[in-house]
Amino acid sequence: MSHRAVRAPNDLRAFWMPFTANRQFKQAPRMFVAADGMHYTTSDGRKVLDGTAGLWCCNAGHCRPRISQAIAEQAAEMDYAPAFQMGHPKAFELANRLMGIAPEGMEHAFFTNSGSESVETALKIAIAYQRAIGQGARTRLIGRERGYHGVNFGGISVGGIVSNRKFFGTLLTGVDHMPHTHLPGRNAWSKGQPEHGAELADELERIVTLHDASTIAAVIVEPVAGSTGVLIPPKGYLERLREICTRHGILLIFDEVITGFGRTGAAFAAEKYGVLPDMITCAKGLTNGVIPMGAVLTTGAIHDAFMTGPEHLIELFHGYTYSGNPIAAAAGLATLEVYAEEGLFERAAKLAPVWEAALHSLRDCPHVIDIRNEGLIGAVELEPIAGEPTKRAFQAFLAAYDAGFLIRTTGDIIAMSPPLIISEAQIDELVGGLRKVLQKLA
Ligand code: PXG
Repeated sequence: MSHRAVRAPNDLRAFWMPFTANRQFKQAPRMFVAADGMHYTTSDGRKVLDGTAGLWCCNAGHCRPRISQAIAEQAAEMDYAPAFQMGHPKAFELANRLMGIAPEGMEHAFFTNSGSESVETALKIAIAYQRAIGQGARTRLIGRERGYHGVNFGGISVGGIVSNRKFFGTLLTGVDHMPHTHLPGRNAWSKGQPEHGAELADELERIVTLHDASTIAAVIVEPVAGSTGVLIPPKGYLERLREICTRHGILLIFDEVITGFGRTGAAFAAEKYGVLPDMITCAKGLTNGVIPMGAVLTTGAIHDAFMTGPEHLIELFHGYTYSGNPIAAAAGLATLEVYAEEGLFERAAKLAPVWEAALHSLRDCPHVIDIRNEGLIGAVELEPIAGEPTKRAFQAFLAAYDAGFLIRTTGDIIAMSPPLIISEAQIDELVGGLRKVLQKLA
């Protein structure tokens, strides 16, 4: 069946849409029916320039034949193999290839099906690792205000976005939060990493003093906070977090679900910033967003701590029916090949200054109170309409969609993260389009 056959579903009630204003959407649906390269096609036949790589995931652009073919071939050859106590070659090959681009020191990959599952997996491994090395009292998990670590209970517990937490009860116990790093008074209009705020990492020392290091298993942060509206780490901040964690025997987890796979101009933000965590969570760009898949990368030390005891026993009681799924693994392999052959991470690094200059040219637009960027990530923060937070940015989103380009908004912040194949002309088109939208906003 071609996509044309479902161009206009006649009843939108049954599908309860995720993170969506369902009633507003269903009154005026926005439907994509096809995609190619940098563009989506809408159900009414319009082309929309993708300024967000889907949801920060289609880093190589859309419908890349190499990836689609790998999926089709794998589906025909072997659709599924049991994930527990059985293997298939492509999952091993993908883990090996991942180690080829992961920061030096990462040695193993545990596969999941999403960023949220990668986070749960990393948090569980952290606590179990501490127990395995005789530090069983280390069960606390430290996150950060404004952090986004997916939507499962561990992730929202360490996360710091109030609407993602407040409806869902008491969450995990034994969790604490560091302050976020957004200092608009001192850092507004920073290009790349802001100058001020490295000392915010010292708040971890305060938390250690409160709970004692012997009770803390791990700290989890996004190197660049994405979902909350793009907060770039202040210079020296991540280095200081690393130093404090190491000194206290606390594992450092980088949640690279957004920053992984070239988004910052390096394979991972850990490489970009020269800070090695103990675990990296990733997903999204791992398969170019085409098939759900995530992974937790760990150091050899973490993995090896589990490899004790009788060899016929399971070492880690964790995993998913679809961990390392053959079709996802095939998609992942093809995706990594496309990234490597087209030099897309290097391309992102090369385009970053062009992106930065274009984005910051919006500084004089109405309502704009800050602009932030790193790699091919950008955010334009708007002054909220008094008494109606989020409305102005959402209006910008709708106007942009009507004008033929896709952006994301969170609160009153516009976030953009185009596929890494974007051309300089398309950067101008996107930013020029946004300029027109901002100029017309109420
Ligand atoms: N960690 C981070 C840092 C993320 O950004 C997740 C975990 C969860 O991934 P899954 O695959 O379970 O959704 C994410 C997801 C947005 C946006 O527009 C961001 C995400 C997802 C959807 C939209 O900011 N991040």
